[in-house]
This record gives sequence, C-alpha cells and structure tokens, in this order.
Amino acid sequence: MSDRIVAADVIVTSPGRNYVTLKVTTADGVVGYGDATLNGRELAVASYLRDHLAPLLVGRDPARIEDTWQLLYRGAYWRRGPVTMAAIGAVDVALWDVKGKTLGQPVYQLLGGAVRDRVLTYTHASAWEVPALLDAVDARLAQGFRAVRAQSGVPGLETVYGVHRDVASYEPAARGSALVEESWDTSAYLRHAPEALAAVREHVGAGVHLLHDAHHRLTPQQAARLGKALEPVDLFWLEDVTPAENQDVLRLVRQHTTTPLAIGEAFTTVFDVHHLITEQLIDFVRCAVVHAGGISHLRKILAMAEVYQVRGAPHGPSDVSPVSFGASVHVGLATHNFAIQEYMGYPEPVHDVFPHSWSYADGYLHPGDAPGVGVALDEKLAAKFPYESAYLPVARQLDGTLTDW
Ligand code: KDG
Ligand code: MG
Repeated sequence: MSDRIVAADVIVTSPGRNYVTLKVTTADGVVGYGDATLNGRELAVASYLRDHLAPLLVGRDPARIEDTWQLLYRGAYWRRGPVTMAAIGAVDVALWDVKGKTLGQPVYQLLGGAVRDRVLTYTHASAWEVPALLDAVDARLAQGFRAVRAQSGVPGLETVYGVHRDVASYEPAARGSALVEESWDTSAYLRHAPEALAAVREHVGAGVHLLHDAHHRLTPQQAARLGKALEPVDLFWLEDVTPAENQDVLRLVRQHTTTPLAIGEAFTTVFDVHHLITEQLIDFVRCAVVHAGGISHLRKILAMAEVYQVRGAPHGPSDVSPVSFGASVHVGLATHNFAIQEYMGYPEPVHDVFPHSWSYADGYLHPGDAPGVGVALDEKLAAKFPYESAYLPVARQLDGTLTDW
C-alpha cells in the first residue's frame, strides 16, 4: 500500500528573519519540509496552512504531488495571490522532499538530472557614497562572486530602500511593530543612478556582471530614460523598473532601450507572467519557488519562458528560507533556461536552524546530493527564536505622497 501523510505541522521561527516552515510527516516516517515565508505577512500563510490545508493533506498519498497541487489550487475556488501560492508552494516543496527521500535521490535528479555543473549566483553590494560602494563591490568579488547587484544612496535623501549607510548588504524588513517611512525623490535618483553605476563599471572592468534594482518606482517614461542612460554600463539586468500591476506599460520601455529587464519577484503564477513572457517584455523572470507555487509551478513558468528565450532568475533575499532557496538551486541545476540565482546570504543562526546540503563556492551554488531537497529544520533551536513582527519600509515623495516601492 502506498504511503500516507499523517501530520502537517507549521513552524514559525525568527533567527534574524521570520520563516514559516511546513513539516509533512508520512506513515512510513518520512519527513518533508516546505517554505511558506511571505515577508511582512508571515502569519497569514501560517494560518492558511494550519487552518485550511493541513486538514486536506492528512490521509493523502504524498507521492501524488501534481494532483495535490491541482486540488489545492482549483479546490479553493479563490485562486492565485501570494498567500495562497506561498501555502501551495510549501506543500509542493515538502512533497518533492518526501519523494526524494523515499527514492533516495536529490530532487534535481527527479527533475531530469543536471544540465550544468553548478548554478551561477549574484549577490548584493550597497553603500551610501560611490567610493564605499566600490569597496563593497570589491569585497563581494573577493568572496568569489562574478555577478553583483549594486545600489547606492541618493544625494539629498536621508534614506533609500535597500541601502544602509553602514552595512554593505542588508535586509530592509525592519523588525518591531512600527512601520518605517523613508523618503524618495525620483528626479534625484534618475540623475544619480547612471553616474554611480558607470563608476562601478569603470572600477570592475568588463568581466563582472552588474545588476541594479529600481524596486518598482518609475513611470514607463522614466524607466525608458534610465534603461537608455544605463546602456553604456552594460548591465546584466535592470530590475523591477515599473510597478507590478500594469505589465502593458513595459512595451514603451522596450521600444526605447536594449538594457535587459528582469521582473517577477512579486508575481505568483504563470497566469500572471504569461504576457510578460509571450510578448517578450522581459529578459529574466524572477518568480521564486516559495511565492510561485513551489517547484512544480516554477518549472511550468520556466517551460513557457524557454519558448520565448526568457531565462529564470529567482528571487533569493534572506527572507526566502534556506528550504525554498535549496529547492530553487535544484531547479537551477536541472533547468536549461535558468540563468542565475540571487543569493543575499543569511544571518549566522539561520544556517544552524536550517542545516542544508546546498553550498556556495566561487560565485556558484550547488544543491548537494542529499536525498530530497537537502534542508532540515532543527526544531529545538528554532524554538529559541520566536516570531517578531517585521515590516518592509514604505517611501514617500518629498511632498509626502506615498510612492510605489
Ligand atoms: O525583504 C525585502 C526583499 O524581499 C526585497 O528587498 C527583495 O527586491 C528584492 C530583491 O531583489 O531581492
Ligand atoms: Mg528585487
């Protein structure tokens, strides 16, 4: 007789970042983990899993991954959306983990095997002033990274999203119950960013991939202007130039610039990104395992993208847990049109709370050969880091109007 799911538990822990983890246990004693972390709204997904999905999972055959995915997606009536898709993603990854452990194979083997030896990664470097940014980039290159996302401060502003005055890479989600409000001036940013990035390019020379994230703040015209101004910098990509809601505006951006565009970290299904892909409005699709319905659904997004020569480049900040990060590296090793994996790094305790087989070396990642996803959860240690509320900052224009971010 086939195995059965006997328990589906949700564990919330906060070793420097909040993480929501689903633990599926089977009658044969196999344990699978999935990540359901939706930063800033973590407990909504924890409840969705505990209150609505766990009762449906108990008694089901863990081998039926696709059928379970379809049941949870279609059976809710309310489809799509980040809470739903993160919860379904956690179930999907936990079941791939169970399948790999049951068969004694790492997940990438179950996805067809490796199509490359290792997965290219990029990391973050940021600093307020340009000279410090050059130092921050140098420090990343010294760690072996071959691709770096560079962000700087903006003259005249007190704060800029994702840039700390003292730390070279940091997580913007502020812990505590207060929402931080930053300031923003699009004109000042548009004047400064091309200069700062040109200085970085001149400093590193031709052999390093440079990336930049505009965090959804520009109008199509501003985005076109920035893309054009950055063409001499030869970016690997310019990310999230316009707000996620209206994708059609990217047609205008595309008409004006050949700077490659990356979008998708806030998109959660293939139905949300298919225009971006089929109309070739982007070059890189940033959907993540955790927020886009797990390994099964990300593979479908990437299969559609492959037809249009759009490549995968999943979101990987430190608020994506090591579980879905590991799952993403399995997808990266086994998927032909996977370009690069973001790797922001984790605060130290995270590596102990989530012991993992994935590893970083010389600018590349590997998922490891442990059966399943290869990431566990030390529940005793996790219990020492209770949940703390955390909010991403918002930004206001100089006149006080709330801006997109
Ligand atoms: O917690 C915030 C991150 O998820 C966000 O800053 C990430 O834009 C982001 C990126 O590209 O990593
Ligand atoms: Mg981003």
